[in-house]
Amino acid sequence: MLFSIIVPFKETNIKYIQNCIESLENQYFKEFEAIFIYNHSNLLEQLLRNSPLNYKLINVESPSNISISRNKGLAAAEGENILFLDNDDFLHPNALIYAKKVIDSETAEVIRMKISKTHFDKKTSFNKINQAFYKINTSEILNQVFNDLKVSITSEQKEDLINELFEKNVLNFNYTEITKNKLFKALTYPLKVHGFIFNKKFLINNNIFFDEMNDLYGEIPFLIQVYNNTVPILQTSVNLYYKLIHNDPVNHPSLSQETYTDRSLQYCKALNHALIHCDDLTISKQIKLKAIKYYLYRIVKEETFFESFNQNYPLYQKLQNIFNTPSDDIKLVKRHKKEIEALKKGKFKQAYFLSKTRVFGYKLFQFLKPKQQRYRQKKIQKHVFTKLAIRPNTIVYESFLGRNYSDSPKALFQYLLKHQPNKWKHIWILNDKHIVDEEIDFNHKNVKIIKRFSWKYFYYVTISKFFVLNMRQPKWLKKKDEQILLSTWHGTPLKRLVFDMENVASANPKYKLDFYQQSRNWDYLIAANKYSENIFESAFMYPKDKILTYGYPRNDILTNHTEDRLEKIKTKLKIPSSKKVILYAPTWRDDEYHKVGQYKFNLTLDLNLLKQELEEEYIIVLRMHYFISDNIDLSDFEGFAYDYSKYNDINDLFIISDMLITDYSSVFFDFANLKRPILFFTYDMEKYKGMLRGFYIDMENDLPGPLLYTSEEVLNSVKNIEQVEKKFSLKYANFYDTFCSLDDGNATKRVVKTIFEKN
Ligand code: C2G
Repeated sequence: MLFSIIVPFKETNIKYIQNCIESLENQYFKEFEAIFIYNHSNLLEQLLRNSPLNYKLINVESPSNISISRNKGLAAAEGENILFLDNDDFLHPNALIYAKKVIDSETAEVIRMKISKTHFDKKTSFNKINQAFYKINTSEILNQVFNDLKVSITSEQKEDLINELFEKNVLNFNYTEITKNKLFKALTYPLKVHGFIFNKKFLINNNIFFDEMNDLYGEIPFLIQVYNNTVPILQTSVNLYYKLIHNDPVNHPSLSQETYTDRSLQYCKALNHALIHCDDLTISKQIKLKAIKYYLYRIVKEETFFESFNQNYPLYQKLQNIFNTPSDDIKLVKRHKKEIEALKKGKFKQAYFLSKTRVFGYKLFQFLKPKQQRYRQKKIQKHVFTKLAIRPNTIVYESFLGRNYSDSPKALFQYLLKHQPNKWKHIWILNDKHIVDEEIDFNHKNVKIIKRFSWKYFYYVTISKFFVLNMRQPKWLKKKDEQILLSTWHGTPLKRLVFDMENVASANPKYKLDFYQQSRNWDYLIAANKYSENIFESAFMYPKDKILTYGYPRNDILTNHTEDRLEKIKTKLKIPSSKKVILYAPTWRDDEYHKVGQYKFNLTLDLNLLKQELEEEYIIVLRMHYFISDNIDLSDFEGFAYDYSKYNDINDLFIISDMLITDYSSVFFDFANLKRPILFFTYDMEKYKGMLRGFYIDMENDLPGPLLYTSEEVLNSVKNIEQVEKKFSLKYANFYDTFCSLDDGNATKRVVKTIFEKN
């Protein structure tokens, strides 16, 4: 047996271990044993019982001390080479065969599989990576080649073939030799043991084990001993090891995401311990540099650091030892040198004072920098505005991050303005105040407009009793206990949200943690129906007793509007009243973006075709999602297609539309209040359902309209809209009952009663 793969297992990672096991089962090269170190887990035992893997299970009492687990694994290993694999990570199917090839070609004792970080599950990660020396679909391609040649081949033969191709150097492998002065720069994760392959004799001969006294960083002295005893290390040129970055640190934190109060101390202890075993001056220098940087940039930034000098004492002692260990020369800039020198000489109080002064100076410099307006605002908000008294009758509103005057914040505002005109002072956050030039509500003396992130914004969001918003507030915004934050959210969920999402494909991989922290500051959350209430509980981890399942204030107008209003909107939007109106309102795609917050949209709907066939009877209004930054050129479709993506309030567009075409946008839940036909143009359903988010409802069976995949199908449905309506009448009625029955035109009133009349 060539390899022993050591996998320490923790029950909290059961969610991920399947990927890990599967990636071992899928190895092309089979000469290995897998050693799992665990603490009686029925789930793991069950998973392995059904697995063809050659495995060992070793029981330990304290699976959280990963150093003990790894040492047990080492003791049980029978292979010539030891690979460390973490239970939430996975390997490329060619990882072992590739490694074997490198081992065979050299006499090196230590090999490193290059590591790729990923936020995605195994399937998605492999789909995204084309960099490995051959792709995940190589096997399929080979099948195809053999099919074309009319040659039949079993899967064993195929594996042999792949191995043969390696043997004969037809498929190439490559690696970099990492010498001792490059260790910390060139290795991926130089102080983490996962992805390393060690010759077992080498470890035994040099007596290298994990430090069981340090359960967080016991691998650091281990690795430094390795480096001290053998260089170069051969690192594969392609990524073979996939390190999963947990996207849900709230429910499934990784070891590095867990909070330990003594993390810094443990880290410094490990570096100190490592230096004791290191007689190489070049390597010592690199370790010392790590410690210096860690102190200068990490430790001093921790909130607890400046709380008291005494609690840092043990840390300073370790650092003093580290800095006094002999090594190659280290050059530091003057201001850092003073701090480090003081520490070296044991003048801890002086070092502490110098560090404090440096950090204070840095903060002051940031504060005064002309470009750092936001930093100044945050500090002033935290230290000055929060000290001011709350104004009990002031309400701040924000819809779609200040882009619009719309949605439930608008409905609540209009209601209060009408029914209690003198009681409240209303502050609207609007990025462009001209969007409300024609709105008479804004002529009222108690209504004020402010810009998002202006000084007034920081002032009003801190001193107002109420803040009503339909998305999230910034995560760094301080909220006072007496304030009431009312989240109206902005739609009945269709696409899976936050904690119900497996992969986070959008631009911000910290989405789950951010969302969790932000929503803890919401005092109430409105749900349009029972279905949304249940989803908010699981997807936002939001407590049910704070959810107001009252129907959507924004949808009152869909029940209450008049015929006169409809005509007025058409005139305002310059839409001929002789024509019927189709509204096309698609959503955004998490994986199609230019940068954070700026998403792309390719218009797949064939406007030429629709224009040709429909223009006598219809016009089409295009309404892109507010995240879409691409502009659509409609110059060829004048008189037929209108772009109202930037229009304030989608409710006006709903009211004038005879039918809606959407995809996975929540707009149809609202539009259904009008009981008008809805078509679903879901040309990329497979991708959306699979890789992106998945849905909460059964798209094939529960929608109030047909799923259409081509522009021709859309055209056909529009032409036969009465038949479509008939066909879907029962489904529409059921759908209406489930999602719209609370929207009776009085949702706003209910919310006002609970929040503004009681608090
Ligand atoms: N919207 C719009 N125009 C579109 C799409 C959406 O004005 N073309 C507005 C609607 O008010 C809609 C809301 O944005 O209800 C949310 O849009 P979705 O497409 O559903 O997408 P998203 O912003 O991801 O929100 O629970 C709802 C979900 O959070 C979805």
